[in-house]
Amino acid sequence: MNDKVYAIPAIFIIGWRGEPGVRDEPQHVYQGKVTEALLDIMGVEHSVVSPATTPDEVSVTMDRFRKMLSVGKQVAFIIRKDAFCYKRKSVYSNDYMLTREEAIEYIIAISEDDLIVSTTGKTSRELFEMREKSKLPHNTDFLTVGSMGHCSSIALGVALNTDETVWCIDGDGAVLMHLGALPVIASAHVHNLIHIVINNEAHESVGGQPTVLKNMNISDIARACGYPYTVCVDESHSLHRELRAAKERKALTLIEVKCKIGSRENLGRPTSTPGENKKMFMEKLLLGK
Ligand SMILES: Cc1ncc(C[n+]2csc(CCOP(=O)(O)OP(=O)(O)O)c2C)c(N)n1
Repeated sequence: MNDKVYAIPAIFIIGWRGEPGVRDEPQHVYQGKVTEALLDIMGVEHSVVSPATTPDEVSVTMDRFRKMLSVGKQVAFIIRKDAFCYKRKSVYSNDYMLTREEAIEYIIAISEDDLIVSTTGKTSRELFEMREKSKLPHNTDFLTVGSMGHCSSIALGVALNTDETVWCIDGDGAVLMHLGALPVIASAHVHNLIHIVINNEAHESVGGQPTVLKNMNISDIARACGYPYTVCVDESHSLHRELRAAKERKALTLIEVKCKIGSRENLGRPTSTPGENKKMFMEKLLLGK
């Protein structure tokens, strides 16, 4: 990130999540507080764009930025909430029938009170709401907040520290973000981890933008990485059958579940903090069944 190596000029457009004074999710708060300071430390000139910023003001900033770009430096625009607007609504879809929420319902029916590590985004929100609805405790579930792509590594860490079965509910975008986790998990030779990847071919939680997994199967990739058993399902009967078999198998398993894109409009958010969730989950893990 400087002009000393390749000196490639670049303009960063940074959405200011966690801006001080603006309510945001916990994983963004600290990053938001230090965004400007981080850029200062890295020697990246920056300018804040607000809803009130005019095109003329951006032009003036660009004139200043051009001098830095011309010598191979990088610059950044930090974009405040609502500074950009987009009136058209993009709608993404695929041909699968099963919803992510239904898939999660099947998983929790079979996992019973086993430990679950779920990925960031709406998967964890849906899991939390399902536990609330059925008045079940939340201490079996570690809801990964932020850290997209890391829930399978967290689940591996949990599986290495218990004899109980650990379920990981992952997303296709998240798996792609840290694909290197797959061979690491396979080479750990755990027998108590069931890795489920909800593949809706999209980053559904943040608007449904497609991932590149339309013409590839994660189950094939995992198999090539050394997972002893992998399968891809796209409807409820085979999902149910595979979940039951996985519970009995006592071997590392990956089940890819092809799902449609979408979620409930009124989906809530966890009412406990990530810190409380971690504490409850660790107590449950240490206690065993
Ligand atoms: C490192 C990181 N980048 C981006 C995000 C924002 N984010 C949260 S959920 C999500 C999409 C996840 O997509 P996928 O894993 O396919 O799950 P889906 O939302 O489709 O269920 C993104 C980009 C994040 N939490 N962490």
